[in-house]
Amino acid sequence: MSKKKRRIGIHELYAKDPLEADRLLWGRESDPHTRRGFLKKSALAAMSMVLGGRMVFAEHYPAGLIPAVLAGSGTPFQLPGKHPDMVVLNDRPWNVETPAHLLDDKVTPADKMFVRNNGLPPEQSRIDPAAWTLTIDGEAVRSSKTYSIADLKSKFQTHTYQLVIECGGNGRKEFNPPAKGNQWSTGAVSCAEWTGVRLRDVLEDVGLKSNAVYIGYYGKDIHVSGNPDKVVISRGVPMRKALEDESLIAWAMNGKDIPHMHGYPLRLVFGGWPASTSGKWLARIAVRDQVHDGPKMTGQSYRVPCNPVEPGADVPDKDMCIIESMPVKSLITFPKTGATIKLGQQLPIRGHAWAGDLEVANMEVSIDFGATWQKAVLQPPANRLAWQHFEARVSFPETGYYEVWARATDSEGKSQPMVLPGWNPRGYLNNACHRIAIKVTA
Ligand SMILES: Nc1nc2c(c(=O)[nH]1)N[C@H]1C(S)=C(S)[C@@H](COP(=O)(O)O)O[C@H]1N2
Ligand SMILES: [Mo]
Repeated sequence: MSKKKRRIGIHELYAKDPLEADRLLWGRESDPHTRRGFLKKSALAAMSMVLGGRMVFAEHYPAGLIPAVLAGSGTPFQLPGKHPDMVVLNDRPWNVETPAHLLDDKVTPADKMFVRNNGLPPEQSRIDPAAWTLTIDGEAVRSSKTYSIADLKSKFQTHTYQLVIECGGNGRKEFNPPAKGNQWSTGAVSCAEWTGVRLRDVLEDVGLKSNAVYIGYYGKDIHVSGNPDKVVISRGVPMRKALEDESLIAWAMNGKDIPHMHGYPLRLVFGGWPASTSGKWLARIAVRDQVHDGPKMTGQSYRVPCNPVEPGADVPDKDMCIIESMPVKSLITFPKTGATIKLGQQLPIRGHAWAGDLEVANMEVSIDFGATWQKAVLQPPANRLAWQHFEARVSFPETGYYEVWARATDSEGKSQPMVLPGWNPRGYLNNACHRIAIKVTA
């Protein structure tokens, strides 16, 4: 067996080839007759993690049997610290999404925040926030500077903002032909309250040269190959975004230390842009004299065709453009899809809407598949780049099956499409209307 195969997550391993997964984890191939095997030491920790505890009596577990919890019954996977109903798409690296109804909070709590890791987080026990440093260097700084977290806290003013971070691939699942990558449904989005210092204040303290074009981050996570020299992901933003008021180097989320999975002890947060720009476990920022060219910044990563293409098209790299501000979008977070109400009752609907760098100007809901729309009550954002809450009450004319659709329009007059927007090779930017099923009974 190649070493490579062992490096994929248990989730993926079981999905691809359950028997092989079993063999790798349990080492059964040596003695199929006595059906005696044991969980390989190397796999024990990973297995306990996904099962949510150590498998007691593992020595009696039959060969070739997929643990029930992984075989589609019960709650298949759980990531410690997360709500049990979070949906795990992958466990190596961890990719976990939030069902729409779990995003009902105005400010997303840590246990309901999606996780998107490209690599393996630095080991929590090895992170010492007192020893953690952030270095700012690159072609476009006068001279590089290094700050401790205490330096950042004492030298610069602290700011707190609610910021929407949404993965560029949120909604990828719907694209056809399908796009490779995590098959996100609607749940790779959050709006938490972030506290830190302005990236701008720090960059000014370092001293920028006039040739500054882009910043690129480097984090302390580890490549899935285990190779310490391989950079997992290094993306960034142009100076105009880097220098905005809300662009933060953050050390706190919702008033507490940033959770380990979300970048403890330090991360960048750029609200409204693909969340891949918000570098976690932040250790270094390079100020570049060109568009940053770190891993996942070039080629087809986080890029869409500069001009629309037909579904399935092979688009050359030179015709792909970097995603910047995310498109207008909304999510119905109450009720949960599939809810039943009695005829004659009004159904309260609520959710959130966001629009990248812009504001949401209008919010509507429909119960007749978009034939007519009813205005929802839309709140202003808590601050720029926070999501906005909406509410509506809908009545149904007779018993039967309905869908409630929600549609947001941004401050430039652009609305969410009712069906899939432009196909693109990597399945980014799906901002189609969210819909929930409702049954009205007598
Ligand atoms: N260092 C580092 N930063 C990272 C990533 C990563 O894998 N490593 N993933 C990025 C991507 S693609 C996304 S969508 C967001 C996810 O942030 P979250 O896990 O805190 O929700 O982090 C971004 N920052
Ligand atoms: Mo992402």
